[in-house]
Amino acid sequence: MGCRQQRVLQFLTFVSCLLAFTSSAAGQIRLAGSGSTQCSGRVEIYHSGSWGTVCDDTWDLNDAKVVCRQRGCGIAESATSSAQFGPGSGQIWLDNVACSGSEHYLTECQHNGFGTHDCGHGEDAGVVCSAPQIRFAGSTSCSGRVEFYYNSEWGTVCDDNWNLSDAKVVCRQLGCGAALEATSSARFGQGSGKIWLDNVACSGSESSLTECGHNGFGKHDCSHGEDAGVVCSGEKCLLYSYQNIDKNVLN
Ligand SMILES: *[C@@H]1O[C@H](CO)[C@@H](O)[C@H](O)[C@H]1NC(C)=O
Ligand SMILES: [Ca+2]
Repeated sequence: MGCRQQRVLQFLTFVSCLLAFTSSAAGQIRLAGSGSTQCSGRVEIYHSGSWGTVCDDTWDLNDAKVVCRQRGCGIAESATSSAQFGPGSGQIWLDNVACSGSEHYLTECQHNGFGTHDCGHGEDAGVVCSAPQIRFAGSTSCSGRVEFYYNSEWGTVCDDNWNLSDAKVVCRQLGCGAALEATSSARFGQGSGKIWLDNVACSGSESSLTECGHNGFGKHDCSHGEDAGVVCSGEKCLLYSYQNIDKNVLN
């Protein structure tokens, strides 16, 4: 690919990253900090145009449960305190978070009100969740056959009713930017084992695939010839932030 084409592609990727980011960010959470992984880290929540942290006052396993669920990261193993993943910066958005553990979003839990706190970043809260619940197989890190982890087993997703709204959720959950395509008929090869999800019906605003409607785990009328896949704009989206936008567009 020529240099010029590459730049155009980079720019388009950037624009779709930005769109994915701004159209869906409110109330979104991410896991950040030193030693963080896709499913563990300092909890950061997006509110009023910026990412901020959560204070560890009253932070416990019920709160971590909700974060792990919202991120599609399985079971909460621990709720960390005292900036275990390093201190964040900027706003401390939430304090005295009190989830019952059954909420789907952290914003549904009780708290002091956004920005009302008596904390410092040395008290930043974090989570350790068991594992990511989805992955791409059969291709690159930001496209491929969608595989879903349930009941200690990786399985596939059927392409019945699979569309761009579902793909959007997958790309978001894996930090892969915008959804470019929802693929069907095992485009990325056939998986094996369980077919966990069928008739997935996301609206597109969910933060993880488990929040979307479906037949029920393992209930389907499909074969692996119908395995669903996704093409996302790219893994680089994870690295984009307001701070390095200029650098990335201009060079
Ligand atoms: C995908 O299908 C769902 C219903 O399962 C529908 O609500 C949604 O609008 C569809 N999205 C697109 C992009 O066609
Ligand atoms: Ca407090």
